[in-house]
Amino acid sequence: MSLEGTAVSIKSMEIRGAAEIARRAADALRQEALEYQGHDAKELWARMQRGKGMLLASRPTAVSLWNGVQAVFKGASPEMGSDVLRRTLVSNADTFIKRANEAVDIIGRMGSKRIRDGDWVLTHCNSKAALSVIIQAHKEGKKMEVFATESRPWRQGLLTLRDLAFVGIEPTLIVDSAARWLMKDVDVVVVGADTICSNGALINKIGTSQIALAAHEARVPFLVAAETFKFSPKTMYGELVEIEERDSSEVVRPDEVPAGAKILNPVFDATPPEYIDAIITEVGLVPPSAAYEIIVKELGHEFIFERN
Ligand code: RI2
Repeated sequence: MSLEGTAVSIKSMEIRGAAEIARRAADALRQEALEYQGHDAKELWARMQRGKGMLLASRPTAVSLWNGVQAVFKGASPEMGSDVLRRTLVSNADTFIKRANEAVDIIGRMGSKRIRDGDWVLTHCNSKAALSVIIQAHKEGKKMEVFATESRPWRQGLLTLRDLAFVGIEPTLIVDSAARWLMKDVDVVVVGADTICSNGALINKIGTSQIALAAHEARVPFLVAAETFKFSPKTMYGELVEIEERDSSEVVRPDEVPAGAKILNPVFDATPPEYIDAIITEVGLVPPSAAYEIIVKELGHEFIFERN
């Protein structure tokens, strides 16, 4: 797929999931570098910057995309000559994609320790990191009742059902508004992340904060499965996370909307750190209060200051 095609598919959500959009963006930049036939480092650089801009403009909320794109450019500059520049970009992209894939497995192995035999587990949307935790617990022979929210309007819950059924778990779907009703019987909630802010707040699929609130009220542990590249260096400098709003036609057909009525379709929300028991990352299980440290240690100062 071309870089333009990747950007369009991320925007249309044909490619979706916070980690997947980052991996595919890194791969698109890798291809772009490999396809450049010339020997002009400045020309290659300009082409890569154009591609970077296009990918970053595709979806605004998940910092994984920004971190993935930044990772490809780490230590790269047009001054290094076209061959070294190309090699640096390709190797950075390869490293990012490999680490991103490994992280999901590590998170699964660590997070599964928080699930006990017989637990009722609730998840929201379709997070590969969160599902890695549940699937690993299943592989360890733990019997669970797993509930997936429908996750309107995109209904990613159906993808979750498919992913879980594929490995032999028999999941149950609930509508989003049934989450609090079910919570009295839930033992643990596991969700993914699009962005974790430097203060530990979680930005994830719309509805996550209501589930966290219900879990908090019912004293049910609320776990977040998140690779370190879901942590946002940008928030360290006070930037607020832009919450994507998508077209109203994703919620209702335009002919269903009476004249004078409006439809609002925010696709993410913010869960305050006090509702989060732990964040499961590939470098360990951390409290939300460790977010600042994760950003500095794992993403690094060089990374943080590469802002353009
Ligand atoms: P992984 C998704 O966003 C969901 O919000 C999900 O929780 C998050 O990405 C993380 O997914 P969307 O692309 O990276 O469906 O864990 O809007 O797969």
